[in-house]
Order: sequence, then C-alpha cells, then structure tokens
Amino acid sequence: MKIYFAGSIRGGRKDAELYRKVIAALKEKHQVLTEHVGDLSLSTVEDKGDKAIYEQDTAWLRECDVVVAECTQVSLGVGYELAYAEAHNKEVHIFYRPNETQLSAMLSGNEYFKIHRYNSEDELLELVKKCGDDFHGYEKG
Ligand code: 6K6
Repeated sequence: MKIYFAGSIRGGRKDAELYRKVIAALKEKHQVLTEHVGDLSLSTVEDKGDKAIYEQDTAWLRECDVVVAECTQVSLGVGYELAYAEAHNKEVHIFYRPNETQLSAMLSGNEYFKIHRYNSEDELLELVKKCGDDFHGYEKG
C-alpha cells in the first residue's frame, strides 16, 4: 500500500532518526511516499520552495492509502496534514509518547483517528509493524 509518513520538520528535528526507523519498518511491506521526512541531512530552511512542497505533499496525501504520523514533536505542518487526510477519508494512524507530550485535544478528541501510545523505540517499531499488517484492504499474502 502507499503510505504517507508525516513527522515534524520545521517543528523540530529531534525525532528525525526515529522517523527514519519507522519508515524503514513500513518499507518492509509497503511503499512510503515521503521518505525525506526521515532524512537526517534534510535542510529545514533551504529547500525547493514552500509552494512546491505544499503542492507535492497534498498530491501525495490524495494519492496515498494510509497516513502514519509521529506526533510527539509538535508540528503545525503535521496537524494540517492530518486534517487534510481526514477530509480525504484516508486511514490515519497517530503515534506519540504520552510521557513527553500532551496530544492536542483536536486529535485525541477525534474518534476518526487511530491513536497509538508508546514509550520506547522497540515498542513503537513493533506497533508500527503490527499496524502495517492490518491496514484496511491490505492482503498479507
Ligand atoms: C528539502 C528536502 C526534502 O524536504 C525538504 C524541505 N521540506 C519539506 N519537504 C517535504 N515535506 C515537507 C517539508 N517541510 C514540511 N513538510 C511536510 O510537512 C512533511 O510532510 C511533514 O510531515 C510536515 C512537517 O511540517 P513542519 O511544520 O514541521 O515543517
């Protein structure tokens, strides 16, 4: 399936390495459209232009089957993407560490979203793999 992975960029890159590992886990069985989100060398200032980024990312959001977001690091862009995904009826999985952040009520109060709490990296990667086997419409083969 085509996965749109969302994670903080200008909101802060402290979890970038974790995003890279989540993307690698998803790629074992799926196609990830947004691998750059886990690219540790990605520049948050000098880039291809904000309009081009917005056009490309919203096109991928319309194209994808499932959105997976890591929301511990608060990001306006990720929040926007989640609302956009809901408006386009995409399956949305949100992961976050409750010990480190209070998820916005606009996400935790919305039953549309499938929300997963975790505490350690191992737990996250296991959850992501399990989730990836159960994405709606995915044939395990
Ligand atoms: C350069 C090379 C690769 O990417 C860049 C520049 N920036 C972005 N490229 C692609 N998507 C982006 C970029 N900046 C933000 N986004 C999208 O918004 C991603 O899909 C993230 O999930 C989300 C992060 O939003 P902010 O508000 O934390 O930046």
